[in-house]
Amino acid sequence: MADLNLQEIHDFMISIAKQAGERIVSAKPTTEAAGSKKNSVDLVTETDRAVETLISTSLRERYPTYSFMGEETYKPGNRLTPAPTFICDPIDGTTNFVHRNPYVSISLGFAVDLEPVIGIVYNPFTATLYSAIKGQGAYLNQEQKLPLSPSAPIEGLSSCLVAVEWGSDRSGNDFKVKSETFKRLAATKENGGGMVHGLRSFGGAALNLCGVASGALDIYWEAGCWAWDVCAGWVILTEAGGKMVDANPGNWNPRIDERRYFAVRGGEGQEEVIEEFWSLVDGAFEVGI
Ligand code: LIP
Repeated sequence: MADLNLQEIHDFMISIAKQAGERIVSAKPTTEAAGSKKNSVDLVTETDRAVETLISTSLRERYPTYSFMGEETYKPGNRLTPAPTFICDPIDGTTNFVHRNPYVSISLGFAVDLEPVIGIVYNPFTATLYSAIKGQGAYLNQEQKLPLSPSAPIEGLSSCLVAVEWGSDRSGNDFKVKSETFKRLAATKENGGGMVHGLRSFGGAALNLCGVASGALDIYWEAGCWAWDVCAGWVILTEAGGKMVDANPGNWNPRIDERRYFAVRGGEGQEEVIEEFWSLVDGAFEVGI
């Protein structure tokens, strides 16, 4: 990795994300124009595909020897390798995009040796840019360091604002693990629950991770999403002092493509709150690499 100019790659990724953002903002999504993939809630639009083409074409022209993995061109069985790889979700929050809800971002990450090293998450509707290079800190709009204020100690799960996502799987074991765990997180301590301050489902993994990085959320927990949803936000999270572990209890070192993610903001009490949360997970997710 020593021979890679991460700063130059980061700057180029930002310029591409901003171009992609112009395309997204000028597009006119309609529910009629949307297609779906796995089921009727796994939406995709023509804009998702066009923006991925724009991003991958630019990256391949500039960095022909690096690999590219994107949501819209992924084929089952494509494995992430240790080679330098751009990992891209052209529109993270497609359902929001279709419904004209502005919680939408371009999630553009770069991984080397299976480790996320550059993260760019750009919301073109609010012109909000989160970015990070491994070892160099995380920033909002390239000027404010994350987290936005010093991280207060985490005083247990009952002090936390928690982001979760329903995702697009709506039946089976993993749907049950999610919905039962949501109930446990919300329930009172007397009933064996976590009594969290609140549960939020905003609809975009990348911005959720940036929310944890900036301190607006304490925790984000999800299974079923993909490497392109989390690679970019992962660097931003960890550079801001946050930690990423497995959504299933026990694994402190998940892979980027693990498909089960649990992010906790920086601050004293981080490991304790991870253990506390894991003790409330009702079952185990089957989804994985
Ligand atoms: C979305 C993720 C979200 C998940 C959704 C979907 P998309 O990505 O960001 O966390 O719950 O099911 O995978 O499809 O909008 O790029």
